[in-house]
Amino acid sequence: MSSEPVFHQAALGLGGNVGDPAQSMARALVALAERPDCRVLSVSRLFRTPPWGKTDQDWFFNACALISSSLSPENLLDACLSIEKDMKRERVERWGPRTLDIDVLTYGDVVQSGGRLELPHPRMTSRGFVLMPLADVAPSLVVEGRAVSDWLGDADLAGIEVASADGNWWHALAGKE
Ligand code: PH2
Ligand code: MG
Ligand code: MG
Repeated sequence: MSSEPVFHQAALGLGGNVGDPAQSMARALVALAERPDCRVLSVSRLFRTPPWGKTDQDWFFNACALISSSLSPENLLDACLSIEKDMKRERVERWGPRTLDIDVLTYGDVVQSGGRLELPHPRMTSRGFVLMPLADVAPSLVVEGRAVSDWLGDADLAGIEVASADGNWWHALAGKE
């Protein structure tokens, strides 16, 4: 007997500030969409965001995606890390420059800490560069007891710029050299 895999909804945060980050993010989304165990449900607009945490580096591009996946949270993380690696990400310093970062922000209602993947992402509710794109795709998603749109109302959004008209930016970018 074969049973259909169960798909769970997850939110991903994508970012980068080295090379052509928007294109790396676009290629990452295509790579995810091409996997039989992942479906890309919706993608936010693209944003330009001032560097957070370590401020003496280039501005970032950021976006969020709502996906559904039959992978476990840890296997989804590994899929994201392997895509990061394909895009030649080198881990040098915490919060430092990177070609591509893909963070698993939420996975269904899973709350977990202590392992290699903390859920929900521990700093997501205080970061404008996460909340602004996430509010495009999941404004009513409840994280730590509040909707994303409520967290967004309290967030520092200074400097964040909208960099695409809609959530279709990745289709056109992914194929370009
Ligand atoms: N990611 C970081 C550290 N700082 N700043 C912005 N604007 N965007 C990011 O994606 C980002 C950051 C570590 O993951
Ligand atoms: Mg990150
Ligand atoms: Mg990361």
